[in-house]
Amino acid sequence: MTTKDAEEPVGIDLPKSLKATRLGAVAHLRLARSEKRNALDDVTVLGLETFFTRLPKDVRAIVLTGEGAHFSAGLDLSEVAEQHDPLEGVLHSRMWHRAFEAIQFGRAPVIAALHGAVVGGGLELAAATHIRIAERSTYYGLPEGQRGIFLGGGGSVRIARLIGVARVQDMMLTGRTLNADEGHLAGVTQYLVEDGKGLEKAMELAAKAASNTPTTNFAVLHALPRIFESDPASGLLTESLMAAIAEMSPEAQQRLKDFLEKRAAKVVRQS
Ligand code: 1HE
Repeated sequence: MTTKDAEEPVGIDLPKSLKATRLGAVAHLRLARSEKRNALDDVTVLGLETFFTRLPKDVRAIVLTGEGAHFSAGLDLSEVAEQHDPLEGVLHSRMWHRAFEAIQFGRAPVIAALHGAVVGGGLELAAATHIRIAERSTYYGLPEGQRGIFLGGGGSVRIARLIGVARVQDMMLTGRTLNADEGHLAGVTQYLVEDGKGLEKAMELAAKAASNTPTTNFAVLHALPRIFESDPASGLLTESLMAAIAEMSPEAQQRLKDFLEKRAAKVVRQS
């Protein structure tokens, strides 16, 4: 980031595998365990839950990145290698679900800038965010199949919805990896950028998302995915309810007035 001097702490106690700073309304959370390729141990997963449930109200968007050569190597395999109790296994997976729910259905949009390996639980983590940007070096894998385990961080639901069950089955059954282009075409990412440009793009998008009204962002994060999953009649009703709440907010009223009185930007073609 170019404006490093203006970065401030976020004020949440985090494990040393996570680092957080903020620049105005945008927080930047880094996976900071590069010596283990940002493998996600229990402490880190619990730290993610803490971060996303305790965000200050004035943080309006979050950028998520990984330090070092890779975004994340997924589950810390050293912590499950000695696990023999099925119930503990279920509870472990539920802990991941809780943490990633806090990301997907939190108070602010999350933009992930990906690079290097985005594998297993690392891909599950990325899938819980709202906008994903891949640098060219990015590649995706689900080595659970090769390790004799299964998805446990919500990937069966979120990754399958992003790229389809057939691709997930191929990746898990054969160990196939997708490169940045293939992942982009498959629907993992909304943006593809050159190496080293992910953070800049993420900050640019985060600033835009942070400038929306909180009610609109709430609707996009919480209502839209639920509407998409519901039966059409219930979905349409929920849409109407959400639309009415959004329209009536004082911020929306002001923005609509600004447009009608020629003070707001028009929609312009960007590319
Ligand atoms: C790890 C992990 C890990 C690295 N758990 N320690 N994930 C995987 O099966 C991916 C396993 N990792 C890899 O394939 C490679 O490490 C990478 C391709 C990601 C990176 O390779 P490289 O050459 O840069 O690093 P490295 O030498 O393999 O690893 C550096 C260190 O990180 C090394 O430890 P060291 O003590 O020998 O230095 C590795 O052991 C350690 N390391 N990845 C533990 N994953 C909720 S369910 C989710 C299920 C899953 O996520 S399954 C997929 C698990």
